[in-house]
Amino acid sequence: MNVLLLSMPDSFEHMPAIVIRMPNGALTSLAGNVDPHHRVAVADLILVQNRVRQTVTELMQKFDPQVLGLSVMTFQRRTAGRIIELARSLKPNLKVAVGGYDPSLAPAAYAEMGVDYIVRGEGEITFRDLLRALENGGSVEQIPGLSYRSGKQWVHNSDRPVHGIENGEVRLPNRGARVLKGYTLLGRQVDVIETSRGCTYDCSFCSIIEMRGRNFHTYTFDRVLADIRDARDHGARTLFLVDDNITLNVRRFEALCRAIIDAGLNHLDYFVQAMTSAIATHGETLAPLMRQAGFRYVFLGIENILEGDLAFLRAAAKNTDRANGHNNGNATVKAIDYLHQNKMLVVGGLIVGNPDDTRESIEANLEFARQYVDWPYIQHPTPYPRTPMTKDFVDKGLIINQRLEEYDGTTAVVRTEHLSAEDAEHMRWKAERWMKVRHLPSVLRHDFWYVLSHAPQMLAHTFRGSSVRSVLGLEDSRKTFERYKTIRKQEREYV
Ligand code: B12
Ligand code: SF4
Repeated sequence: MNVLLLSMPDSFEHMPAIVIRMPNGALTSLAGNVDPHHRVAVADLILVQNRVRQTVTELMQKFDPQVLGLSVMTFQRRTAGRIIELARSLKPNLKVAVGGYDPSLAPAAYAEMGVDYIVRGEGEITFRDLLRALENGGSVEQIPGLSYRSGKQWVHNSDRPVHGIENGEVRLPNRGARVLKGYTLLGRQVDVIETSRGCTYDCSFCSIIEMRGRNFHTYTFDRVLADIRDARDHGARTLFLVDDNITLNVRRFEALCRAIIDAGLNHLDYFVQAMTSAIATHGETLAPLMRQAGFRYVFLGIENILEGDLAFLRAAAKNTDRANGHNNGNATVKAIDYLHQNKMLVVGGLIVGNPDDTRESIEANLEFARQYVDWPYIQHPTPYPRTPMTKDFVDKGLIINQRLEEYDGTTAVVRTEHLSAEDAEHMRWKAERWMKVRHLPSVLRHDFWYVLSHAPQMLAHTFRGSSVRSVLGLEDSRKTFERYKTIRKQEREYV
C-alpha cells in the first residue's frame, strides 16, 4: 500500500523554524515498523511552513496514498483538521489515521473530523496491524490501541500494553522514508534518536501518565548505537535525544555516555532533557562523562524556583538534591553548576503563571533565568487534555482561552488568582527576548558563519512587533506586545 505520513507545520516561540527544524521521530519509527513491502513517505511539514497547502497537494499527487497518517499535538489540532479536509478533497476515498498525544488523549475531538482511525498510545505495532487488516480486507476489531469508525458510531478497542522495547519488538526507524529536506539546528543537520521511553514521575502538567502510565523501558545500547550511526549516515551532525526522562536511571545514562565514547560517536553534538535532581546528585561523575560523549545542551526541567509553585506542579521530587540519602533542598543551582563546570549549556525550562503566582513570584523566576540559564525556555502552564493540572485549572475556573491552536506553551491561556493571563504573558515575553539575545555570542562561537548570516533573521524573529521607537524605549511595551500578538496570530494560519 502507499502510505503518506505527515507531522504538522505548527511551531512555537522557542523553536523558530528559520533556525530549528527537527524531524518527528514517531513517523520514521512507524515507517520502520510496518511490513517492508509498503511504500511509505514521511513528510515533516515544519520544513515547508510557508507552503503547506501546495506541498500536501503535490505529495498526494506524487505518492497517491491509500492511507494518510498524521501525528498531532494539541496546539496543532486545527491545522490537522484543515490538512485532512484538503487531502480528502483531493482523494475522497482516502483512509485517514491520526496518532500522537492529542488524538490519544482527546479521541472524541477527532471523531468529528473526517478521520477513519485513531491510534492511541504507542503506534508501531497498532499501525502495522492496521495496514495488514486494510490490505487483506481483514477485521480491525481485535487490534488493541485502535479506535475506528463503524457506521455512525466510534468503537474504541482495548488499550495496547506499552511496548517492551528492550527485546527488539520495535525495529529501527526508517529515515530513508523522508521525502523533504532541510532539517537544521543552527545550520547543522539535526536528527532525533530515542534510548528509552516512559517516566515514573507524575508532574501535573505532563501528558505522559495518561498516555502510557508510569513505567520506564529502555532500548539496548547496540540498538541505540545503530540508531545514532544511521542518523549520522543520513547526514546528521546534531542529535536530539527525545527520551521522556533519560535521567531516571543515572548509572545506565553514564554507561550510555561511555558506549558513545567507545564507539567513537562523540564527535556529534547531543541535546538531552534532564531532571535537576539527577544532575545535582550525580553530577560529579555524570557531567564529565556527558561532556566527553558530546553533550552540548541540556534542557533542565526546573519548572519553578518557588516551593509553592513546585508543589502545585507536582515537580518538587524531581527537583530535590538527594546526596548521601539526605534531602539537601532545591537541586537547580547545583545542577546548573555541574553542567557549566563541564562546559555544557543549560536550556532552562520554567513554568510561570501558576494559580498562586503574583507579579513578584513571576519576576523571581525571570530573574533566576537571567542569572543562571543560557537559553530560556519559559512557558505558561497549559491545560492539555487529561493532565491533572487541567483538572486543577478547571476546578479553579482559571482557564480564559479555549482556542487550542494557542495552546503552544508560550501563550498564556490561564490566569492566576492575582494576575491576568495577558499580564503574565507580557512579563515573560518582555524579559525573555533579551535573555535570548545574550546567548548569541555563544552560538556564534559554535556556528560562526551560519549564525552571522542568519543573525538578522533570528533577531527579527525574536523582536517581531518591535519598531525603532520601541527599541529606543519611546513606546509603551504593551503596544509592541499587541503587535507581536497580531503577528503570532497570523503565523498560526499555516494552511
Ligand atoms: C522530544 C519532545 C519534544 C522535542 C521535539 C523534537 C522532535 N521534533 O521530535 C522538543 C523539545 C522540540 C519539543 C517541543 C515541544 N513540545 Co514536546 N515533547 C517531547 C517528548 C519529551 C517526547 C516526544 C517523542 O518524540 N517521543 C518519542 C516518539 C517515538 O513517541 P511519540 O511522539 O509519542 O509517538 C508515538 C505515539 O504517540 C504514536 N504516534 C505519534 N504520531 C503518530 C502518527 C500516526 C499516524 C500514528 C499511527 C501513531 C503516532 O506512535 C509513536 C510511536 O510509538 C514529549 C513527551 C514528554 N515526556 O514530555 C513532549 C510532548 C510531546 N511535547 C509537548 C509540547 C506541548 C511541546 C511544545 C508545544 C511546547 C513544549 N512543551 O516544549 C513544543 C512544540 C514544538 C514545536 N513543534 O514547535 C507535549 C504535547 C502535549 C499535547 N497534548 O499536545 C508533550 C506530551 C509534553 C507534555 N507537555 O506533556 N518536544
Ligand atoms: S519528569 Fe518529565 S517526563 Fe516525567 S512526568 Fe515530569 S515532566 Fe513528565
